[in-house]
Amino acid sequence: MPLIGPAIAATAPKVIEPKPVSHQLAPDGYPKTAVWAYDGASPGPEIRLGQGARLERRLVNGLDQPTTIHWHGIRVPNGMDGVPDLTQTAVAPGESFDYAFDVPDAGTYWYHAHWASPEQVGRGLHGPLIIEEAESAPDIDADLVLALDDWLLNEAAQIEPNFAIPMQMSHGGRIGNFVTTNARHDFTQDVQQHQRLRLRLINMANARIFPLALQGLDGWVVAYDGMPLAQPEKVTSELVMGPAQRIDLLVDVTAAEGGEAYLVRLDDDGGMVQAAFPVTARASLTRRPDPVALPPNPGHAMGTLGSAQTAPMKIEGGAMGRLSRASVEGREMGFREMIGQGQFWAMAGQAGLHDTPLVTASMGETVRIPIENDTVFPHAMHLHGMHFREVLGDGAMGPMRDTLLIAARERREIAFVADNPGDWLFHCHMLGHAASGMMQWVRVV
Ligand SMILES: [Cu+2]
Repeated sequence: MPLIGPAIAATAPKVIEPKPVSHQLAPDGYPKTAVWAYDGASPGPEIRLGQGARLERRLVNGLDQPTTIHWHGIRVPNGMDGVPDLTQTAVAPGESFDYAFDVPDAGTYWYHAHWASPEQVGRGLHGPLIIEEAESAPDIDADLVLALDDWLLNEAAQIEPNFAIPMQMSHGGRIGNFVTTNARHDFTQDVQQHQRLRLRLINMANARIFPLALQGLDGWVVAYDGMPLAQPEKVTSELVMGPAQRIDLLVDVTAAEGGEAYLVRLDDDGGMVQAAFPVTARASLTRRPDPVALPPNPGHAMGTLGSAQTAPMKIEGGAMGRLSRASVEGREMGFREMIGQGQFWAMAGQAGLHDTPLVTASMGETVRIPIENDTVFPHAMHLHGMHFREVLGDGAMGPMRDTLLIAARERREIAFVADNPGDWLFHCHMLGHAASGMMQWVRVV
């Protein structure tokens, strides 16, 4: 048996390997689906760490094309952010790259491929990343990660292989015809009446927006995109999750023993079961008192808006849009020529990544980005490296987030403190939109 020196054994990080596998995704009776998965599973293995711990993974590329991993919502050093051409060179087939960084914030995050994202994420390269509170974790009976996703499958239960269909990219993006929770179409978890569950919802879909409701469950939102709310928010109406967004819920099971509780997806054709919770017993005679807030994450002070640098950004393009021309790879072109290049969208007059950032901010400076969505489609705008708050109409600030869902024709504004040095992507998380133009970046020096 070969000897491995203790120094090597102590420093060799755990491997995470994306590679093709077969998975029984469709119901029994259908063939297995060929997916791409981290360590043989999609969603990939749950990475769960304590707040402040160090995450170390050696990405070994088992695909036949380059790849990277982005740690969505984690305040990483820039070189660990996993964005090809901006923060690292993509990892070639058979090659490896070591990711290593501390995780400063507790909350619900996820990791996913960031090279050819529509295809790599769409084929299954994503997984949950859970950072547990260092202190004052909520009093719960179960902690459930629910990865919401959809898949575009053909009649043989195989993934539609064209990830660059203009009709999808120029509209709402690639919407699947097979919706899953944790890669199951019939996700079920036994619960007991009066139990309190923490549901960590993650929208891992390429483009689908999930409108959700609770049935037989009484719930509170305690965090958006990993970041705790100052006070739990009682769920009284539908919850809407854009691609890449997360919601942490505390829910009390109110349905009686022998009944069922549900996470319901409010589709156009009515309510569909997104996750079923059969109530198998009664845990206690009474419910717990209302929950308290999660402990805040450190170092997220909001700056002064009055002296902030403002970088307005207009989103244009798409089908039925008004975009006439934009800059593509540094060259001005008309919309018709853009379409020929597979580019349908522009942000601040540019399609795709450019040499110059949307804004250059000094460390500690507050930045405001008023966003005008001059298109007839919603977009889920994601800022890497830092969380932002929404500037609301009355001067109030919204919750801290890393991804903002902006409806068609809507104007919204975000503000953040530029406190993480480096070049950070700012893009639409409808992945086909990003691939067809919706990418900008922010420089912090
Ligand atoms: Cu978009």
